[in-house]
Amino acid sequence: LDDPGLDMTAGEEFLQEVFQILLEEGVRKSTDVTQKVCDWKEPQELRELLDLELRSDGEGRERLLQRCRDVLRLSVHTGHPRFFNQLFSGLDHHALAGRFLTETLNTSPYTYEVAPVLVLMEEQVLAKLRELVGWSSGDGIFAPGGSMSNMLAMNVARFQRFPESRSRGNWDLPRLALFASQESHYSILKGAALLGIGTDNVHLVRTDERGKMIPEELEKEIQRVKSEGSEPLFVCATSGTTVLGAFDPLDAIADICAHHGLWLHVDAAWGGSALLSPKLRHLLAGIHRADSVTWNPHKLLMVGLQCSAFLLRDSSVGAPHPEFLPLGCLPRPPSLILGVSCPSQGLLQRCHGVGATYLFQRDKFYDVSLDTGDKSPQCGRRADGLKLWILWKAVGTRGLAWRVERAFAATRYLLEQVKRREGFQLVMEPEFLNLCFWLIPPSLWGQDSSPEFWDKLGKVAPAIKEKMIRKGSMMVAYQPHGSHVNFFRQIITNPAVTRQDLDFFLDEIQELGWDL
Ligand code: ABU
Repeated sequence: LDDPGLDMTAGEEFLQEVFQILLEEGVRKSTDVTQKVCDWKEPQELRELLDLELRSDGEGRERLLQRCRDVLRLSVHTGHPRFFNQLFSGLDHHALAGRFLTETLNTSPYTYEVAPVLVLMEEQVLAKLRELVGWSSGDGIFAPGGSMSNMLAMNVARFQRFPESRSRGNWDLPRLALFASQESHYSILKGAALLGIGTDNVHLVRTDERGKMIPEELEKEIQRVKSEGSEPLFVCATSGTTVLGAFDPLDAIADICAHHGLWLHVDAAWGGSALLSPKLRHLLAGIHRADSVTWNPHKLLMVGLQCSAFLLRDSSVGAPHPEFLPLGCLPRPPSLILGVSCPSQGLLQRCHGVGATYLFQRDKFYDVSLDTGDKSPQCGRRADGLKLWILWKAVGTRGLAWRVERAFAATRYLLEQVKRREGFQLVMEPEFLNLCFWLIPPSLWGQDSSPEFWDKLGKVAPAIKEKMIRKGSMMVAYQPHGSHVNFFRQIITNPAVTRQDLDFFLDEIQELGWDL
């Protein structure tokens, strides 16, 4: 114990080498268009290559450095200009620097005491996102992904209407009813299960042919479930659905919510970044009327996984929950017991806060309203605001808007090409960045619309996808959707993508699928 149990010099030397590998393999090669997007291996082959077993003795430096290279080499290169598989892609160097900083700091932004810089950055970034939504006040917290942000919305909505549910649970609540469109994210169903509301109580509202919630159908559903004795609570509108990229009509939905006194949450995980563009923010007209919003900058803004903001319009203050009594707080603010003041709290804190005495002491020497961690159901939490803050500093609001508009322009270019090319058929005109289409190989021409045609067409996208992954040339998502058989959903978020990449994308689909 007289000497440190870590060899700092060797550790630093190791890191220097890892940084070189990161730059070479993780940044340069993985974004180089001449390299493969992925190096497909069957799972058993990959297990053996990675030599996964954990043994009694450690390994030497060279072996470990090789392992680091292997991790990068054998993983999918999501920063590659031909990775179009998810709603996130690309590699932003400033945001990556933010991720390095966050990892190096290794702290949780639950208290100002252990994360002063990160707490203030989170506060700033959340305020900026709220401003873009159209709110001059409110609250928010970063959550581990859009699903969790949506679930926070559901929980806060229930707490706001039934504050006693926090301690008493659901057992004496009316049968609650939640509403979301048929195209909404699956996290609404998961959240209903997780919160004990029940998936049977999620009412999926019909959408139009473009995937937008039909407000009249929402009204009808609300009336129907009321007549059956349920209590409508929460409506989730979607700004940018996962597959079609549809934007629900927020103003009309907000009118209905206002009329029935329902919580309006907007899941703008995907489409929220359109708010940055003066040309595109009309897609979310009415979002300022929401009670809460989910917005994932890790998608379109290329911040890096994960960065999901849960934003709240409410700025009311109220008494802390009685669970704060151990802190000397009475349920009537502000109280002063044993010289410890317990100020009123915002809705988010009242809903989730428990005031663990080992973290959120009220007698600290600084402004404890900066100990924001108790607003979250999490304890340890990643500091996801820093990477967005540093990216925003690097390119400014205008630079972020430019990225969104460039992605939109790239999608329009691809759309025109799809329309021009023989054998390609659009599923529908895209409203946003989700370009959905089929490749119809010549073998299926002239057989349109027979059940056999659709059956065969549904097998084309998976076959092409398998070929592209085995070859490593690119990655793009496909899925069946509603009554449609499998089709490609192409997403461009990466500003490194050029016209040549887009031409290649269509050439490659054609090349891989023409003979099917
Ligand atoms: N939150 C849904 C994202 C899935 C996708 O990237 O397609």
